[in-house]
Amino acid sequence: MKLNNYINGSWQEGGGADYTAVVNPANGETLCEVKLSGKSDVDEAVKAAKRAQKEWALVPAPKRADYLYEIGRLMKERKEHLAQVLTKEMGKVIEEGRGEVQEGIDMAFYMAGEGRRLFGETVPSELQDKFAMSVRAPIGVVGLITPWNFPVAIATWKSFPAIVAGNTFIWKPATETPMMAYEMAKIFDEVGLPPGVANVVFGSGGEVGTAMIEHPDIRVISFTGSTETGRRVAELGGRHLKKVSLEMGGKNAVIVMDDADLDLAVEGILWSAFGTAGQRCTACSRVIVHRDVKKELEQRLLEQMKGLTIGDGLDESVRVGPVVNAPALEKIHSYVEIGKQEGAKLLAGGRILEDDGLKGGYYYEPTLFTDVKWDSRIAQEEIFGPVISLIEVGSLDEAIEVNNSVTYGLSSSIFTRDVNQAFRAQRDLDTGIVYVNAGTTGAEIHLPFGGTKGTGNGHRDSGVAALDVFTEWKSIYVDYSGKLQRAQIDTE
Ligand code: UN1
Repeated sequence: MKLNNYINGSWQEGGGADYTAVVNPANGETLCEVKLSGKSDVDEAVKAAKRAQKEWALVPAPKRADYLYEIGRLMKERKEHLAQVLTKEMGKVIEEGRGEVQEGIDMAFYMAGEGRRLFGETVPSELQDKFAMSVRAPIGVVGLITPWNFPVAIATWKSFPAIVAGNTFIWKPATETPMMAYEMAKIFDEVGLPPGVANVVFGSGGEVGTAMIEHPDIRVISFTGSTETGRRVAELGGRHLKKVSLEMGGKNAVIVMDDADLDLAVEGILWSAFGTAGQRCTACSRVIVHRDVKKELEQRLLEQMKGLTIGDGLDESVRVGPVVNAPALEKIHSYVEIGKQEGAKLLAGGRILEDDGLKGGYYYEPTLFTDVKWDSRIAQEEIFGPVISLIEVGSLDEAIEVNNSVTYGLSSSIFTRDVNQAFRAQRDLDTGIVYVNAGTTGAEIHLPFGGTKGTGNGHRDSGVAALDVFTEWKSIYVDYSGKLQRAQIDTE
């Protein structure tokens, strides 16, 4: 099967295009082929999106929202099918695949609700007989570039606010995960979104992504992916004066204080470090542990890690699926080698797995390092795999300092029973998301998602905050005095 672009409400082959294989990371089997588009496909999609946007912006927002209710309903109806496709194309275990699809469903209904809100402000004017208000105005055609690790949820965080606010979009999904985008395009088609409102263009970042960023009619680029790529997106976008919203890497930590419920902390660490095989931007990759409970925590982690079954995510009993592809596997392994060279103590894991039943897939053994120095490379750089580094500290202040020492700032967590420590931590941890007595993953869609420092550039996905990316504020003054009143001048 060949996946083709969805442009202007129809499936388009384009002439003489190249295709690339989409591979199941659990066993190396080819699932389908996907088109590698070029600049002319982007141009065509933008033309359609620009044409459609004029009309779309005039559709009342509650009516635009009706399409989202329909999209949410279809996603709900197809939840199991979508989850299966998701697991096949990127490897996360089926339970998490279902969770991710649910995240998209929630986003559909939540953003549909925004169709009847999209709140602006009415404020008093300085002048008599004058009315002042602000409204959210659509921006135009927006470009969405999404990663393979959350192929549907992240796309919904961006596309749903974009369309409820009256924009039309061009979506470039990751080359590794076009099948979810194809499934979503089918849904957009079935609910009858007017042609040109939703457009999906498959292809590489270098070709399609660049053409999107450089296109004069795309006004916003919303990107989630690696920090290296994000920096290039911002540079190029800056040159073209684009509004660029970036969500990039993380180096998230769980802090375990000496008064923590250790069983709960272990559960939280395992779920957030080894769920999605560590391939979440929010994944726990450092554990900052109080020295008085370090030995005990190591022991309990080791014990529990033995129970992590590894394999094809479609098998319900599997807890850790494959990583996305061979380069990812090599990168993870090279960090483990770096960790050893840096003098960290490898307590468990550290191997590429090629046992029977795992052959052909890309599996990495859940890995635990201890005695890791806070400033070593494995404690500072994003690994994006199932590897945790334990760092010992002596106090809450030190734990916070170590947490904040990295260039990223997405998510952090603290396990403690002391309410004073919990509140100080939530104040001082320099991340966009903070958890108390839970791991670092599991953000809910109705809150802002994003991070400080090198994780982003000040914008947020999901929540009402996402609307700030996809709308312009328009301030409107209505003078009903019947005379020319001059602000700042006609004041008494
Ligand atoms: C990501 O890893 O890029 O908070 C997104 C979470 C999920 C989303 C993660 N709801 O872990």
